[in-house]
Amino acid sequence: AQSKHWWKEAVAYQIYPRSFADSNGDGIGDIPGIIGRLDHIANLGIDVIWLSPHFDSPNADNGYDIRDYRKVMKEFGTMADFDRLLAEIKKRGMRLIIDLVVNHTSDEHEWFVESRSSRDSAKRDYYIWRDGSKGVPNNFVSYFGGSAWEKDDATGDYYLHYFAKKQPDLNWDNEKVRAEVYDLMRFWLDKGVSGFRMDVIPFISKNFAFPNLTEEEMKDPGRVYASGPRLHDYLQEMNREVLSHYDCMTVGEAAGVSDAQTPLFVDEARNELNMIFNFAVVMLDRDGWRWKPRKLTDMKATFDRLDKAVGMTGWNTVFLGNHDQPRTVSHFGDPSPEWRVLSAKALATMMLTMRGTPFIYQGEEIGMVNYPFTDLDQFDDIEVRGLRQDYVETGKVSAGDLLENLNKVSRDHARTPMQWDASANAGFTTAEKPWLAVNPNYPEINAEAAQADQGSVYHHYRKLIALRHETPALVYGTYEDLAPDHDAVFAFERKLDDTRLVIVINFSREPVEWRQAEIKGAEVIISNDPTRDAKMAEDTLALSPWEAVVLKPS
Ligand code: TEU
Ligand code: CA
Repeated sequence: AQSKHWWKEAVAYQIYPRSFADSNGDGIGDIPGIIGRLDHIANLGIDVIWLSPHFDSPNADNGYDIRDYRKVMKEFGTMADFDRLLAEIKKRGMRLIIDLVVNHTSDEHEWFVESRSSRDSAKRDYYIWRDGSKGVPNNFVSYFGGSAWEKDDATGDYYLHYFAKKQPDLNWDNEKVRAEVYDLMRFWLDKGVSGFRMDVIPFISKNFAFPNLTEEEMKDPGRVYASGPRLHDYLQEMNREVLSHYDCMTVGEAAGVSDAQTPLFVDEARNELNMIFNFAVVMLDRDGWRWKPRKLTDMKATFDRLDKAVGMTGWNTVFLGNHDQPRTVSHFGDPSPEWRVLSAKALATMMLTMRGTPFIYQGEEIGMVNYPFTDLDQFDDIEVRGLRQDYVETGKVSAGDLLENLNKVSRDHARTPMQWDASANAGFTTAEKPWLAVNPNYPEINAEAAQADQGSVYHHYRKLIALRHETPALVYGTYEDLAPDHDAVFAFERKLDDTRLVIVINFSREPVEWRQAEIKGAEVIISNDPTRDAKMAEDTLALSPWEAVVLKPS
């Protein structure tokens, strides 16, 4: 049987601090702001909060470029604020995991400042340098545009950066680097955090031969970046040195990881990580930065593959959004006023009844939607700046074409401020101008309105989380797709010992019938259609548009 762990039973909630709540009116979210809003999260039934980076940073990539791992970003507050946040989270019976960003640092980190200063600096080998006289080392590309190699003025040598120039990659083959990382992990664990979300962790090991990417590999360089030769040695060492000494949870951001590689990270016997975020589902409608339509059957097949990939000896996450993705209801549901609430509830039903630890992204629980961008200048994201440089400024793509696609895929959709109430700037800030504009729909879509309305998306999440907590089959039960080929209905079964649950979701604006002999007489545990009867009289379920039901056959 499967092993039991608190992190398998938990429901997690991601906070992007910059956009959550501003306490001091500078237009930027901060830690005291989070503390003031913790009841919103606790009342939902959340067990674990994942906090996106809160460390000292020059913010080239909103904190994913860390200058000092032991200091709090000044915009967010102080270490005393952090300690208070942790205490307040624990007081409410929740835990906190933080973001471990150790594939790279900021170029303003003291290690890099020293490393770049001269070829014989004591920290030269903390990063990855190549002789400048030999030209660009290879054709690796950066996620934020251009080459992944930057020629540095001080010595004329190149350093590697998979992300921005201001995010130089650390050299994990240097054991001093690894010791530094393990040390900073202990620093935060000793403070009482309960683990880490690990940023692009599969990229830490490099193939130092640096062969060029083939044309095929160029389409998805992450696959190559995630295949370094010593990756799993390092993760096992990290586990041995640090993680195994604490009661903590780990979730690796698994960019570039294939199904076949998944068990290498999460199989219990290997002692590496507890779970990973696999992007296969959220990227189904993407072709690089271009949006393309996705089929429900492909989504179902992907969920199924991921479940099989972790098997019974590994563990998965279930997520539809995060700070790098468009808003969940815009991405997977129907954000039009008519269907927004229903489809958001349908997605919640799916997420919270699947196998794997669910991660809810801030704002998802009130059904926040994408921002209606009308001009490229409205974006803040460094990724957008890179795309403009690579495609628009070179004349390869028109500004209108990029804008149209970004309106579907941009990371900034998720980063607009959390909508708390109907007051100015959605109650996010008292400043006239928040760091990124608030979605104009806030008078209607906001947390205060959602809390006051028992029929809201928020209360549906709350009920589903409670259901998950009281139903072991929803955590430890097996997962089976009942109709992989159906193009409008997602129906699956969760089964543990004698308990069996059938979840049926209509992914369309049309009514549709679902027929299954076993559901005759079944108890309707939860539905997003308030007119649904409590018991199934027949073996046929007439689903209304976007209806989602959880059934318990007798
Ligand atoms: O993301 C890494 C990643 O692989 C992608 O999801 C990435 O965001 C890419 O640009 C897709 O659009 C992580 C963080 O989640 C992201 O916010 C950081 O920008 C990045 O690492 C660098 O630290
Ligand atoms: Ca602030």
